[in-house]
Amino acid sequence: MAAPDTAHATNAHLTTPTPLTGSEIIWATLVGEGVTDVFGYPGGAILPAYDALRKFPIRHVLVRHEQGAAHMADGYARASGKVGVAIATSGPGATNLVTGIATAMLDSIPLVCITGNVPSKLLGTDAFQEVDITGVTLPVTKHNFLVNRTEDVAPALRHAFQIARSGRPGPVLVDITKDAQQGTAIFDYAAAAPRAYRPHPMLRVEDSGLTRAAELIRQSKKPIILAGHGVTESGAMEQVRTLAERAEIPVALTLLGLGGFPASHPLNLGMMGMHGEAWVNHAIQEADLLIACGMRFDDRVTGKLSHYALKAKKIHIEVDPAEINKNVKVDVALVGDLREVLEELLPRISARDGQAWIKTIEASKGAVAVRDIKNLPDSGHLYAAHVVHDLWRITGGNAIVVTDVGQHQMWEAQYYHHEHPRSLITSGGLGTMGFALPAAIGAKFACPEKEVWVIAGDGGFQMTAAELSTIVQEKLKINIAIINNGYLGMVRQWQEFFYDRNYESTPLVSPDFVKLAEAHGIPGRAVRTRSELAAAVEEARSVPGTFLLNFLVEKEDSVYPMIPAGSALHEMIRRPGGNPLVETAED
Ligand SMILES: Cc1cc2nc3c(=O)[nH]c(=O)nc-3n(C[C@H](O)[C@H](O)[C@H](O)COP(=O)(O)OP(=O)(O)OC[C@H]3O[C@@H](n4cnc5c(N)ncnc54)[C@H](O)[C@@H]3O)c2cc1C
Ligand SMILES: Cc1ncc(C[n+]2csc(CCOP(=O)(O)OP(=O)(O)O)c2C)c(N)n1
Ligand SMILES: [Mg+2]
Repeated sequence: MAAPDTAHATNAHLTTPTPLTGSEIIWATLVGEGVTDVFGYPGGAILPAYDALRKFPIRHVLVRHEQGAAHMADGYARASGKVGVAIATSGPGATNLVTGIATAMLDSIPLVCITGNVPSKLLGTDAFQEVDITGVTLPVTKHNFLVNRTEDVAPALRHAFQIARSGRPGPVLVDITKDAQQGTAIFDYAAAAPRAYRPHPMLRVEDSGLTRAAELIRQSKKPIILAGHGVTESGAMEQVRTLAERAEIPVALTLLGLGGFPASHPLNLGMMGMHGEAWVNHAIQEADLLIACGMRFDDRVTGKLSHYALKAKKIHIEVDPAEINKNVKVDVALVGDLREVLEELLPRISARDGQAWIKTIEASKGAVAVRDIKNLPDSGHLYAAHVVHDLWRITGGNAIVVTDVGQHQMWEAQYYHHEHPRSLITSGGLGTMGFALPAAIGAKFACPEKEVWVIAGDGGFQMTAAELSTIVQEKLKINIAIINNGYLGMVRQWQEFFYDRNYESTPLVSPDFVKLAEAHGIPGRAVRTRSELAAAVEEARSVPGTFLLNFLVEKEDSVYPMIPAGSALHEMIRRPGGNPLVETAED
């Protein structure tokens, strides 16, 4: 049957049931879900869908590798709070998405990934480019669908969006066979709506829990709020701030929580965990109450569990019941959306004097809180901390910074002070090298008016550098800072500390990144000393298009403090004396 003429009639599609091909239904449903941008790469099994794309008001960004599509959709979702969409063909296209899907899964990012598959009659026959992608992605998706009938396309996609967004967000994959794309069915957008989202039966905040939590807060002498990624995901920034200010409770942040509570706020202690501030980890060990808000007590955060915050009672406010008592046993669990729970809790919280505890923490900062990085003598060496610190200063802390994974990621967390939610985009749970460049492209599509910086290592940048072409094709303005230390630095650091300096397979030969950029038509500059830094950053910001800065930094610097894996939170390796860099510094 010939495809009906559906050109540019998408709004009518959404209100009037119309016969459409499965391919058209894909895009019409996406339009209905509010999607304007998708990231993908075509191939045979998804070609019917690509053929129908021109009829719909959706911008398709052609990536250079499907991993890039998933990370772009992820960066788009993290920057905007909306669902990100990635598209790929069957077989290798679909498997190339997997790292990006797992990255989103570990950090609770809402994605819908759409893959084509072989015609339904060929499923299970090892047909050309057939892969059981729903099987492959089962453990790394919140849910997935195999759709082999045209009439199921719209209901599956609508359900996928609901699952991706609701409760604890996450990635959903919808695999659609080629014949389901090619067939025709009545598209009835309203009738395809999933049943209303029903929260998990455990998602009920008991009055007694709220009363008990308020009582613990009232009685505590040394409380700390642990603010995680859930603060941003639930939009609870105001509520957390009100709780902190009203009861004078200091706030420690996870890596993914950074920006959820302003860095400049007097109650902000900084980041906790493996590379967190020493005084934060000490304070957690001394606290008598932890109020965990949308964070999941990751092992990077707790260190050795049997030694974690033993003096503290714990309140856990968390949307996913599976997280309660998973790593850390808690005294009160308030299971629900953080913002809603805090709105119920706040009327029970009255003003409290927290000054004694705050002063104790202040005093414990001692010498490690020296704040004079800008006054350090210029030894001729460029430290990554200098780069990040100056970037923060020059951008006024207002950029969206998208990092890769490694030492530079930790220095970014320590030296770029995030005031706003969604201003740090980083792969925390999976720690996926290669994330930064594509995720920054997604973030730029989500927030075209924002200044976007990539901070990547020389290793991770090479994993997805092909996406430089995507930047050029899409005419994007992104600033790229490569922290080039000639090593897989974070692994080298572990070798230095725990493997007797056996630098096996961590020294890294890289291309001349400036020439690599130039080959793509992107200008760039190498920076070797701190004196060149500010002018180079300003140059990058002032040119209309993308600009790459290759920062040739000190090769064997390490991130301090560091809690060795499996050690207790207070057992930190500190920067050896005599080294000019301080652990935390600002102007
Ligand atoms: C090299 C490296 C080093 C690292 N070092 C550190 C470190 O020193 N310190 C550190 O903190 N991290 C570190 N990390 C990151 C770490 O691995 C975790 O990703 C991070 O700690 C998780 O933070 P989170 O629990 O806030 O976020 P997530 O893992 O995203 O968890 C968020 C939690 O909030 C819940 N939630 C979501 N939405 C809501 C809602 N609406 N209402 C209520 N709850 C909600 C979710 O169910 C989930 O349990 C490091 C990562 C790497 C790669
Ligand atoms: C895909 C992937 N492979 C391996 C690792 C393990 N790993 C973590 S950090 C790191 C080194 C990163 O080197 P680079 O990108 O140069 O950043 P640096 O640590 O030097 O700042 C490696 C190999 C990882 N996180 N992701
Ligand atoms: Mg490196």
